[in-house]
Amino acid sequence: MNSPVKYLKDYHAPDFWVDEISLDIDIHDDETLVSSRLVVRRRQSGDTSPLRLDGGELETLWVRLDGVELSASNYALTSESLLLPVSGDAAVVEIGVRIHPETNTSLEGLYRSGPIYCTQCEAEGFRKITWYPDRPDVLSRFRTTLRADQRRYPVLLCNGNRMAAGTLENGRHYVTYDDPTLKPCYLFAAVAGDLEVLEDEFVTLSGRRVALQIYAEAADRPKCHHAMDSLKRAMHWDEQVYGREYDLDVYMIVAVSYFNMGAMENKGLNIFNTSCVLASQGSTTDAGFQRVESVVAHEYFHNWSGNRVTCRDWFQLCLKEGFTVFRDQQFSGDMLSHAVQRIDDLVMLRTYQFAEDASPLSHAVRPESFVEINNFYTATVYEKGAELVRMLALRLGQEGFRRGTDLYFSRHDGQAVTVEDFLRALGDASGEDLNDFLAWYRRPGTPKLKATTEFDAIAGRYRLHLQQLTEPLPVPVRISLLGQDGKEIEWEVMGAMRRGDCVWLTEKEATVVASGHCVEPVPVLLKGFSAPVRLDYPYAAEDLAHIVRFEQDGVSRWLAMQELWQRVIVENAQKWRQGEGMGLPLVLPQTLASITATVEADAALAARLLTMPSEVALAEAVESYDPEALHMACRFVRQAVGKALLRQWRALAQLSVAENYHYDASSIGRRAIRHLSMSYWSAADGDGAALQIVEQFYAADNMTDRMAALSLLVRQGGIGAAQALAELRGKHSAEALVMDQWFSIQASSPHADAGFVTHVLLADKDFDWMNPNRVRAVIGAFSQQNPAGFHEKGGAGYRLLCTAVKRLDGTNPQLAARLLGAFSKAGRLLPELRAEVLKALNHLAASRVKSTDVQEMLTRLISGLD
Ligand code: HT7
Ligand code: ZN
Repeated sequence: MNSPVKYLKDYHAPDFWVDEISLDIDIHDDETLVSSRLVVRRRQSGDTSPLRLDGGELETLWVRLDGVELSASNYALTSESLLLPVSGDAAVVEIGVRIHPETNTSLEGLYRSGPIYCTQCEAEGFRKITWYPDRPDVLSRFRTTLRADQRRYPVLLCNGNRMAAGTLENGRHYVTYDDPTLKPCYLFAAVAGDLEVLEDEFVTLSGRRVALQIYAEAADRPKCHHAMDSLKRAMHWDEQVYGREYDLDVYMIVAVSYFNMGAMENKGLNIFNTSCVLASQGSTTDAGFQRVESVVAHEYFHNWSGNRVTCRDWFQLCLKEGFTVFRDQQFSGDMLSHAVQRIDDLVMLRTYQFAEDASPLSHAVRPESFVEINNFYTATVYEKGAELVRMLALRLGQEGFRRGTDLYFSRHDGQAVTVEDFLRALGDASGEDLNDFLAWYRRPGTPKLKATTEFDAIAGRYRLHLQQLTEPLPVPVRISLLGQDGKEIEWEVMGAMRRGDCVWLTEKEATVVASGHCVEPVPVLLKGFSAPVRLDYPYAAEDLAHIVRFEQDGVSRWLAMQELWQRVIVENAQKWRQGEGMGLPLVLPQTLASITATVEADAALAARLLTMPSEVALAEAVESYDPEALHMACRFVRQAVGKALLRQWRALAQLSVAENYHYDASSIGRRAIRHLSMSYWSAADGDGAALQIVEQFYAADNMTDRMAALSLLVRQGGIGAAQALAELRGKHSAEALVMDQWFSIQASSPHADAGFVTHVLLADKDFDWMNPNRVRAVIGAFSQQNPAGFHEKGGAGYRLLCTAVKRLDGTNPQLAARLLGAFSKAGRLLPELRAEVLKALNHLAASRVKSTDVQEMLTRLISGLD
């Protein structure tokens, strides 16, 4: 059965509003009974259309309309819809259904995560709990009673305020919650389990006390402190930076092990993947701590950008996600380092979003159509969506942007709105028309810019032409021109508006001019990566080195460094393909040496500048993608850089870090430098570095040092790796999140081929197909972070991925479909590899996959490759 395509242009407001819903969720081991009572009201008085409710996998037990039980002939029921013949303008509908959370492996609706019952309703999971208009523009007041066995499920949680609680017969109990805020059903949440709670309090700017509660299984409670601190920081930050206060008396977070994404912003009751809540020195790396902080903040920020002001329909998903990602990026920058945060965000954008945009999976930030909305929680909606808000903030300036967001929140509080409403509110607050930005939201693909220069040394005249190679959009190009002495040179622009250092291109072309200089300046273009575009400018390697040396903006230095690395590696990959000897141009080690001298000033930034781009990121820099050639070139360059600066790496591998583990910008940066230096040292002189790596692994008092050493040992292979892996497993076998790292470090090692993954990792007693974190740790890491193994000649890696997708299609379609994203670069692969991908995908398609999620992804991927 082909699922229908849904179009934005077909949007119609709902025929009925639901003013109130009362739910009774009665949990038993082998079934859950859900009774609902909906108070509905026609949107247009006198209209006669029936009430349409959505459902999925529900066993309908009874239907009552205004107190009268209906027989099946009185309504139209399919597996996905229930049409009720409401005659007047208002009605009360009561429905009873039976559901089976105990066998629900899709992790949508109500399901079991180990011993905990929990819900996941975004995007369309509520329909798996009961019949309801499952669309974000229907806002209702929810009152919910949860019933369950008291001993095994002593904690019963739901959104809102606890109104009543008590015991029932047979050792059962109940709790009733009332949520005073009107909300769409995708924000509904319920939890039942044996949980412990970490409690704290936040006093808002206006003096209200908010109880903060983080629930987790008993053994995990001590690992919730970092999440709690992060939450308080996020609440404070949103008050200071956006003027947003929290509105309810309680804010709850629940950590569960089986979860399809990072976390979910349900009103007042966030449900989190354990990987985004739990953190401890002994089991979590610095990157893990950072992820907890940013995801806790992200979900908290949704309380305004998403919950109080929500989306009219799912085509507007970027409205809440792009804006909220932008907010969490700003927050994380304020917490640690703006430059480093921006660099990390750009790695994501340029590695994954640019790849998606150049693939058959490309779609607009606000797509015009979809089959399965779950397939659109993408890097484009999230990361490119955030870039669009970043450009809007740049256009309006700090104060104008704040005026705009204030107006957006106040004008649309309690409403379900569109991207147009967002742009209108932002613009109205400053008297600006931002309508031209809609094109950014509507157009798929990464825009291309070309820059060319002319320099007349005698006249001292310099001209920089900027050209949009794709259909013109409003593109902010932040610029500086660096003189020979590294000082900034004055410039003017013709054919575009200038604000500060930013040229706002709106037409096809513009020209920047500078005069009075006898040496050609070096242009720093797209400073801070001011627009999500691909820029073509033929920098000489020496110009890039000049930027790294003199530019003030750390992000622009990193962009220049990336280009330099890329150039050296890609040239060597070509040489390797042609059987020529590889080499290292002097400019690279010289530039790196100058950076090593800046470590004391900013270790975290220096670490980013000194880090080679990943093989996955490099794939974006080539037209024709040969993973083996890139892998060989990376190996060569890593070793050559290791040798060229061996003295510095040895010294930096001993860089002092505060005795006791501490999570702060300086310590994180210094650890990063140590580990990076160890990796270059080890690439150049494996035996020389071995002792320090082994010592660090066994003596480390924190997981950052331990994992860094382990990944180097695993990269070297042999008995040292096997012993270290056994040691880690012995110590942490009961900690699922550490075991996830144990699996993923092996799956992403270049030693891991499809045979190893299948026969060792997937066959391991601790591998669990039902746990998305574990599946991602093996299948995700292998297919997305191990290009050498995944693109093995003959297509074994592709077949492995497709077999995994087939297996998951029946149990967890959302996860299955997301894994197929690993094929986004397939169109640019060497012809023989591309043919293997197509074969594997066609084979999967022929196996009659069941889910619309996987079907849609297959259709898009195959049609793009055929
Ligand atoms: N708004 C959430 C998106 C989401 C999700 C979360 C968990 C499991 C399934 C999900 N489907 C969609 C996450 C966020 O962006 O905050
Ligand atoms: Zn979000």
